[in-house]
Amino acid sequence: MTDTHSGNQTPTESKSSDDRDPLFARIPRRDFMKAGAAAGAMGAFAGCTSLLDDDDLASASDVDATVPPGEHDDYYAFLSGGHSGEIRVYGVPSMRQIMRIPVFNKESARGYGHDDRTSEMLENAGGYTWGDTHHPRLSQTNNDYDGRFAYVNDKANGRMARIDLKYFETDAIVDIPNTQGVHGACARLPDTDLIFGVGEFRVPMPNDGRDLDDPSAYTSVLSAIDPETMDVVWQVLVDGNMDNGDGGKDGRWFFSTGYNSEEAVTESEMSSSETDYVKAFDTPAIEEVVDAGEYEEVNGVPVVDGRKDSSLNDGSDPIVHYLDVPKSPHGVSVTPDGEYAIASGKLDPTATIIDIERLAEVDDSNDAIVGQPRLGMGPLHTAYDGRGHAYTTLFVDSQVVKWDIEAAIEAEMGSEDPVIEKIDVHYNPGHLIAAESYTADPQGDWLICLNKLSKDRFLPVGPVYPENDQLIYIGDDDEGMKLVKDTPAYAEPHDASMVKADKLDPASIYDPDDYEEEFISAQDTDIIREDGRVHVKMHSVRNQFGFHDVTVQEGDEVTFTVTNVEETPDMLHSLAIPQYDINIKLAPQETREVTFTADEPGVYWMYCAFFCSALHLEMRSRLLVEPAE
Ligand code: CUK
Ligand code: CUA
Repeated sequence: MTDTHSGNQTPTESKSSDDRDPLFARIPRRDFMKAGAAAGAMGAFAGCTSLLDDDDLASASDVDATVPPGEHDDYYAFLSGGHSGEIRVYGVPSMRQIMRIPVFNKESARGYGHDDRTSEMLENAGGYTWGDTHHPRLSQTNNDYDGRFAYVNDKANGRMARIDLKYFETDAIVDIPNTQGVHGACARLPDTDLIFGVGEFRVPMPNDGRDLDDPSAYTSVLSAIDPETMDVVWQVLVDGNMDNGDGGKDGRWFFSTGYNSEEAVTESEMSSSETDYVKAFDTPAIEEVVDAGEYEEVNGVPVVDGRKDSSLNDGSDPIVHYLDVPKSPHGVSVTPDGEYAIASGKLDPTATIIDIERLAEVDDSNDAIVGQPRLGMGPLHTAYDGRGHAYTTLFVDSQVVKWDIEAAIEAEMGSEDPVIEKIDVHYNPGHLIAAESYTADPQGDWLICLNKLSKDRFLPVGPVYPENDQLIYIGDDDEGMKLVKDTPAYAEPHDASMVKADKLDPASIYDPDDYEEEFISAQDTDIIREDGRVHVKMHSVRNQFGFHDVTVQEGDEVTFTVTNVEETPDMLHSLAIPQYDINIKLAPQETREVTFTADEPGVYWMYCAFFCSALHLEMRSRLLVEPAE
């Protein structure tokens, strides 16, 4: 039985989106605000050109990172949000937080995890309520950012997510089998044809109750993920823990660090050995093994044996090279020219430089280690400026050390001579990221140091302190590094990618061709009833929904398909039905669906939660749930 427009369902009239609110009519709100701000700012900032365009910058003793009101930043930075589960988007150099992108967390302001599509995606990805984002990496073509996607791992639940940079929203998540905790994450370059997820915790394989208390039988895997389908295409079983990872620039090597070659289960045992492995995965060789069928399929994924004593590692061309690196090395990153992988010692004051070309030639993989500068206490991560310098965080010393890569190769192992300069940071840095440091062409001007502790840097806010992301100018080799700005950060950024603003081209409104839901115009507004199911199709526009009221029966399964038909950028609506725990955000031209069971009779106001116009508070309708007879 189908019944349309019956009872007290009152369709609202349709108006074009530009004639209802005089304040916002005809001019996109962003442009409207900008016009006002720019007029005011003109006088105050007259003559002030962007510092980055100024050739005299190198001699400026004071670096100004000011971005005047109404002006845009030069870079986007994508910072992970740790176990908040999200990604934060900053403008650099202002360090203004521009947007947050929910990934593994539900987030009501973006309706993420509240509409059918995103809640199904989260459910299909394991149904966890939280995740731990660490390493956001942007897709590249020919070793340069192509503006298409960002990928980020869930260290907690062993997942990988993709963010569509057209809409700045998470569009896919894969729950990676055969692994617990995926830490390092990056793409195979130059063209992002694989995404790597580095398995951290060692567990039995398969983890089905066997070998419970036999840690020697635990393993971890490197996972290779197809960036388009987000399917896990192969895994490699290895000895020891893995930690971080980075790929070479030429499609061949992937490097991972690790901290438990001892294969222990307690902290003191895990750190007892003087060296741990950096593993170098020869990924085309692994693909040949997969193509030849030399794998075991576990939970639907081809798993290749890359353990030390695997026959695939016999001889001079192993699929996984095990290099001995002091001591529980943490970060590893490949230099922009693709020549070296640099691993930071964490429990050892050195970094280890691996010559990637040599690695393919030597019989003993350790002979590819060509330098080991002594940097300071607790080296964790390294970034690059494209001028031959490396910048490494020193967690224990609370410093960033700038050093010369070629000088470190020429110097004795363990020499401090390659160190150029150290700068204090506040406090205890983890990652640092320099502008476009993960590409072949770093910009060499800004560096963000992601400090774990802020201690005395900000107003006290109780026992949970913010972290401190510090902006450092690195564009002047004569004057040295300059600390420019403190930025408090909610727990807890780990890594970041920084990309020039003009390399991204986000949409300002949705294109209905990009989603599956049915676009509901004012003419399509309709209610379809069939066997205890009610499908409400309605548009939304300033300042009303398609119906003033919608009546359903107690026990009905109700689906709302709602389109925001506005074409004016920045004019968001939402459909909130709080008692049913619903809030779906609706950006211009976006359609979302939400399904729920109307199990409580009563009157429920449905309203728009975005302040969309002067009549925003009036933008509401009633859901009437009639008691069952
Ligand atoms: S890890 Cu957190 S500071 Cu996930 Cu890259 Cu080193
Ligand atoms: Cu629409 Cu408020």
